[in-house]
Amino acid sequence: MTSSLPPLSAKTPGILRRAEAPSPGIVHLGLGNFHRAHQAVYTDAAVEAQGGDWGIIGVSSRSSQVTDAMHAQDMLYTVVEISPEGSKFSIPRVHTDAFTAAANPERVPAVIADAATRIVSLTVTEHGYNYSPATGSLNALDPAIQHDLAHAAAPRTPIGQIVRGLQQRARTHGEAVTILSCDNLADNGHHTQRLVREFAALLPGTEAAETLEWIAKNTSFPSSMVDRIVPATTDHYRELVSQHRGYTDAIPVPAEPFTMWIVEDNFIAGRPAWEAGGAVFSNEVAGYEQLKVRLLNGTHSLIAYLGALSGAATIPDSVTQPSIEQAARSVLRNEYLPSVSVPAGVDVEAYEEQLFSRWRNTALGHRTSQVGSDGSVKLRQRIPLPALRILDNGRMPHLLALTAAAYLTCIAPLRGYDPGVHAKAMEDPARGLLSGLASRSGSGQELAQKVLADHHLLGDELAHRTDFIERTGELIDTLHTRGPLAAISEATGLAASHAQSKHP
Ligand code: CS2
Repeated sequence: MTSSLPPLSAKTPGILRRAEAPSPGIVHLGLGNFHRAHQAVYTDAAVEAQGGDWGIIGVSSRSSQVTDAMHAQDMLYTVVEISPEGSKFSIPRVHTDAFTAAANPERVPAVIADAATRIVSLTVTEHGYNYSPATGSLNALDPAIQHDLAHAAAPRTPIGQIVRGLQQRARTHGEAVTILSCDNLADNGHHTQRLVREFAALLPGTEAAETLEWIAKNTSFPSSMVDRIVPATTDHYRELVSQHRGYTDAIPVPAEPFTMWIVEDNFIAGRPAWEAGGAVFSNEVAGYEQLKVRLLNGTHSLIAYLGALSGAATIPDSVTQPSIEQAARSVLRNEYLPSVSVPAGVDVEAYEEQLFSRWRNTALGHRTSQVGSDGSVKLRQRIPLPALRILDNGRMPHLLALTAAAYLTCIAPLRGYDPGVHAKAMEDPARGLLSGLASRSGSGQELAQKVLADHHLLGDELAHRTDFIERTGELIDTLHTRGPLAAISEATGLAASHAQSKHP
């Protein structure tokens, strides 16, 4: 009888450590589940330990589901930490306001420009940066970027919103501000800085040089590696909160117990004491990012696509299949790891075992369709550099080719092939383009050629590696004609025989 329970509010007895949220100091773009179970939790711990005006104004791009619920619940929501041993509940008390950019486009640059704002942070996903997967540069021809270049007051893209907000700061009080990317992009601080500068350089007349000069002097772009598996919310978690907490919460956030945040300590206008929540400030962020984006995210993609093609709804259902575990271990150890500068003190074997145990967390129900979504932008971050390194050493990264092949088989299957419900549930900005290419391809070879060589989906450099493209095409054909198990055995068998011939 949970419907008779009261909704979560600041008046719910005994739930809050602090009665008030701190005054705002952070504007966060991307008010999704990840931010609410990661940065918000660290900020809550920081404010609890050391105080500070580090309240967060959350901006979601379009959907008002979270912002409406946050307003109805006094800016509160429950983080549900899920493990096979049971659930733990907590309520961060850090958000001071929440709104959608789509309904309030002028408010986004205005809050970024507010003198109280000292950090602008982002979790807008790889897709939100409007960069070209082929070149890594700002997609200047994207209509949304063109719109933002033409409309100073009401930009729509995160990069446009940041630059327009910075211009307003420069024109008004001129106070410095930090831009903090918390997305799974290699070298995310520099990547964001590069896109911001590329946008500013396209502004008309003297605006470009003035804005670039102000940005150079008054902003910093620390890199950060973020890690916590945060599945989508379902009614199951809403029920769990009602049963255990005695209130209803429309927007609880499920999360695994593991959490990690490695941040470069480069904040031009101060920062919360996030170390109080366990964040690590380090000058080795690049190594941690490579470790995470390749070993965790890259392997995760392979598990998601092979799992979906073999009928697995969730990551644990996928990775507990012995052949998929074998493929995952092989890509992680032999194809991703060699390209990573492992930070001092990290025990890679322990890291690998921890990843497999996190992926096996059945209680989380992390869906293959969620991890498999947006592959066209995610895989660009994960596959090219490790693949090029192996190709340059005269070998073939069979499991990276299998990752690309399984992705295309899920999103853009050849005519007559049904990849199953989990693959069909994957969202991808390139789905339309890739399906069109698939419908005009008679074989995996043709499809791989069109996608990787003609459309540079995995970047300019891999577009010229015909051996890698052919290998991907062959594996697409095997996946279509003989299924994922046959493709795994072909790829892992060839990878093992290469390893043997190299080390007799
Ligand atoms: C996943 C990530 O969806 C994906 O691509 O690999 O969301 C992953 O769960 C997180 O990065 C873990 O920190």
